[in-house]
Amino acid sequence: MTLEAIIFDVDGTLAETEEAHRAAFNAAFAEFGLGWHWDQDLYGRLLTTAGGRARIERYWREVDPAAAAAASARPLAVRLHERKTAIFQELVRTGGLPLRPGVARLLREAREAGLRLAIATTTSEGNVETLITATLGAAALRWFAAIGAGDVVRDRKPAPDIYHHVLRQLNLPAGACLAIEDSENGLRSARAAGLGTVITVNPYTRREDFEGALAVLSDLGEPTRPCRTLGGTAPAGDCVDVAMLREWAALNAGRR
Ligand code: XBP
Ligand code: MG
Repeated sequence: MTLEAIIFDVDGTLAETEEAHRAAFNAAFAEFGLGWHWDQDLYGRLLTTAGGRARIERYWREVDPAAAAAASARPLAVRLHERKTAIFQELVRTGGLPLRPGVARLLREAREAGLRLAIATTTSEGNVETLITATLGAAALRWFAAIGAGDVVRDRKPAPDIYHHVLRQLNLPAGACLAIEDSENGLRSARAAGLGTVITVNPYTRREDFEGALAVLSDLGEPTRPCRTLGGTAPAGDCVDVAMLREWAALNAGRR
């Protein structure tokens, strides 16, 4: 089956957003006078729960199970997460958060090659739009044939729901697509939907288990700034290009 579309995760894959997410959580906690603070070690542990509101609720259960079980906990978590989202979007608009190496180039090359682009993420559609607008301009939103985000599905990653949703939107079988992810949760989600998956690790995910990935890379690389291969099948050149995506898709078809 020929490769027809690439489905990108957002957080940690398009850009290193997690430190901005963490800062936004902490700012919201301070505004609400909660006395909570998530340092990098704690946040790394909490990241195994995808989705910001679920992450807040998990932490709350860990530090104060009785309060977390109260009827008022859910609406407070919702308001806290809404405020965190507003702060995050302000940070993205003003903070100059760059796309990861090779992302803008690969998006451009894939479009030129006639591949369709899509997004499958746990974060909200508003966050996706803000990030893409800030990094590539508002017109780039139209580059994506499908944007699957946040609460549009019942079960978050590592469940396959968001990838199933995006495949339905694209009207393509999994074998005609590849996923690009940064985390074990993302890999499990994409693989459970039948997608061949390439991983670009980041500081929060680099020690996770990426068994089953077609390749595990430092990043997508640039011709002038090669990527490093940490596992799986290395790209033929210095960076990930459309020819290599097609090779990985063929490899994936062979092992399905
Ligand atoms: C995305 C996430 C997070 C964000 C949460 O997971 O869960 O990275 O911290 O964003 P993935 P929200 O990259 O696997 O899709 O607070 O907007 O949920
Ligand atoms: Mg991610």
